[in-house]
Amino acid sequence: MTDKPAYYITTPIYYVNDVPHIGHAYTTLACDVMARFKRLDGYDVMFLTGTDEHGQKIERSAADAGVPPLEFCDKVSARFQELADAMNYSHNQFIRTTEERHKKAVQHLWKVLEDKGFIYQDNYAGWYSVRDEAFYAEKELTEGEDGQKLAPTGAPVEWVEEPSFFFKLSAFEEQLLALYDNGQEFVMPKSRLNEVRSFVKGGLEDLSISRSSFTWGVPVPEHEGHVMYVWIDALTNYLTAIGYPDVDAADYQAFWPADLHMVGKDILRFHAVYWPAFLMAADLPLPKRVFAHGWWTNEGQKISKSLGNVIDPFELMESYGLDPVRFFLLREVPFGNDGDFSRKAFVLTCNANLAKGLGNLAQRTLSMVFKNCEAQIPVPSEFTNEDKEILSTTDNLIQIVRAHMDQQEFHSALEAIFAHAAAGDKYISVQEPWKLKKTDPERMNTVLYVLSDVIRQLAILIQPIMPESGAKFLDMLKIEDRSFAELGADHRLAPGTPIDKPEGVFPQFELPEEGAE
Ligand code: ME8
Repeated sequence: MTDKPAYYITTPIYYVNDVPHIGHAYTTLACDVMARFKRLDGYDVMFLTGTDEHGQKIERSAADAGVPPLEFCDKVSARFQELADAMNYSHNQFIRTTEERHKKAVQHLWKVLEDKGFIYQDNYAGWYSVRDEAFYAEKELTEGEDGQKLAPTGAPVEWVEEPSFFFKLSAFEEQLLALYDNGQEFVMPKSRLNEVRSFVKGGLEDLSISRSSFTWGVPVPEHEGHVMYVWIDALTNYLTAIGYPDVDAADYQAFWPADLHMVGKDILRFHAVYWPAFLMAADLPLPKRVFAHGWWTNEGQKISKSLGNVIDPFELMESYGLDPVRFFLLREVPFGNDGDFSRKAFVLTCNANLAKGLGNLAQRTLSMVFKNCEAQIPVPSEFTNEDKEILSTTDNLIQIVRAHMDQQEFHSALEAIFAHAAAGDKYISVQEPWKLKKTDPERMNTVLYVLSDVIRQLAILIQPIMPESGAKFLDMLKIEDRSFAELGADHRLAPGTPIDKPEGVFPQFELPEEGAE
């Protein structure tokens, strides 16, 4: 047990029908940055990710690959775990819905819903999209060129008729609307909340929650021939991971309700309508927030396997290194908005902020400390007003960054940090410490001391987004205590501390040739 406040954050669990691409990497990255931030800020964090392995889509993909479903899942799930390692995610658990503990949790939840009278048996006759694993009403569909009926997502739908169990979703309209309007920002960003509200206001039909025309799923307890609809199965992973159905489990006690379910805008309806309704029906506390982020396109085009323009995160990391990739994805686009990936933008943003920004500031400062101050943090004399000003804005930066992070405004948090590196650059240009060596070495020492402490604090602050780079700066400065408790005036660098010979942390990238992808 710990007396730290708890923070529970989850990613969607990804379908194993396809190998991971930049979109999957993006969502988990956002959660990783949030999780690392909270840990450094004194929280006990549970960060969950994993893979969604049941349902018709996976069954068909496995059949197409000519392998049994579980073998297929093992292989693709392993690829998602490799991505997690390569991206340096700090998740506490990687869950798979084919695990026994998960089957137990979903079956238990089903029984609770059934015992409370929220499940009844009927027949489903309607449209289903295997690609989206979603049911659609006739009124939502459009027709493609070849007469193929299409879901609003563009996915083909097929007619399904089968015996099915239904969940009384229609009973939760009022409670859901009250949840959206309780002022607690259950759905973020705000524009998405309006979208969900109008969907619910349009009227909710009961939801088919079992399938009986295939077998790859969690069996419905006591009703042979039915497997659970993959979404009731998948959503429950957030409970399984912390010990449900054992509500006395230490993790369940500490971490439920979740603080943040991070999702892409494509799956908001499942998380902001179906999931809270299931939980209300089961009398379980509701998660505090669902954040639906935007969609990446590639050089203006939708990312899709058929267009052959899937951005491979492994290849990107190979070309540019891990931390620039982590930085770019969250710096470039206001979180919540759609964004377009382009290599040109990647190179320009990384060069301006990293190589020429913070990297250059640190390299110039620490090289001077190394050469002119016998490789030791110099002893400062009295601070001028300019010194005091930059030190105090540095000391207070965490408050600005924290306020942005609490609203998942990653781009603004990064903008604040890197604008401060630019302020450091301005300070160095005005103070010109390189000219002071002969004329006023005491003043040079003070200026370099101030700058070194600015770099120390910036390095602490960038750790959630660029853990390796933050660590490199802090290693050079021989700083061991790296949490946010070390920020501020009470923990300034100790004069006389030896530093390592500074090494460049951020490389400068070449612009891609015109016309190159
Ligand atoms: O929906 N841009 O899994 P999934 C941004 N198994 N994000 C993207 C993206 C893009 N182009 N492409 C994918 C499922 N994503 C279910 C979830 S949760 C209980 C079950 C991200 O493999 C984004 O987070 O289709 C999106 O919501 C998710 O991947 C969909 O992953």
